[in-house]
Amino acid sequence: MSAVKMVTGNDRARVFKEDGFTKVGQLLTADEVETYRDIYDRFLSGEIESGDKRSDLGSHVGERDGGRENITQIMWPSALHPELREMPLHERALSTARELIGQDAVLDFDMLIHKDPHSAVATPWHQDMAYWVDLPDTRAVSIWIALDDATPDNGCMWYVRGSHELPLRPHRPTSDGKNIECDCSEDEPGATAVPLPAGHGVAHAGGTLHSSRGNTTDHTRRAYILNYRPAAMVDFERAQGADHGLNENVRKVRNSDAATA
Ligand SMILES: O=C(O)CCC(=O)C(=O)O
Repeated sequence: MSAVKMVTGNDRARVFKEDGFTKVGQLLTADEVETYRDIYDRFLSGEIESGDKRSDLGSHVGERDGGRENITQIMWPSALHPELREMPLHERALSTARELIGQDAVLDFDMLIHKDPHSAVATPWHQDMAYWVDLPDTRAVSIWIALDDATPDNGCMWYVRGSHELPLRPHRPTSDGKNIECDCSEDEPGATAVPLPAGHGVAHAGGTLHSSRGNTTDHTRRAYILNYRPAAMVDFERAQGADHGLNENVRKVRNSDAATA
């Protein structure tokens, strides 16, 4: 496993460009984390309804006792609960995204990915670009914010350093066809775990290989993820009907022979 680099504010854009991921420091205070956790738990309990925007990123492993997802994924929390857009994270993550990929960055979509205690299902290795339509300008950044301390044992993020510069790997649907995965592992050269304290974030590029282990601890692992790309590319995607499940909730896979079946 590679070591995580210590990154200061000035270095972030350089490290992001070179490695395809970088820690971005603290984005939420402890009090703000509490506020986000409250809202997050209202999503998980169903008090805030998410309908077809909620799915199981680990559904290929089968149903869990009690019916809860293996890995809960809720797309578009800020559309389902618009007050999130006025809260501090959206503005801070936007300014971080602009620092990393350019001043034309805007929010493309956001999501929640949650791992219950002892849910123990790894997020399949993938590159986000494999979910997206082809774009002439591939600048993109996902900012993954830990709402609980994230460790290897509860599912902190893992990235493969430099993988964003390599060709997109072939992806295939997971065994139940609901998500996608590619060949990769923690043994890949450059594979790096990124533990984070609650309130801190890590950013990755659209082509960066990533995964997280299952949560084998007694504690919940909540993450809020905001994705940015140039405004012109968001328009380009939307013109093709691609909106990451906002209106059209169909997962597409590109660069996968199996996906066209
Ligand atoms: O939180 C996770 O386990 C996976 C996150 C992810 O795939 C992403 O942010 O693109």
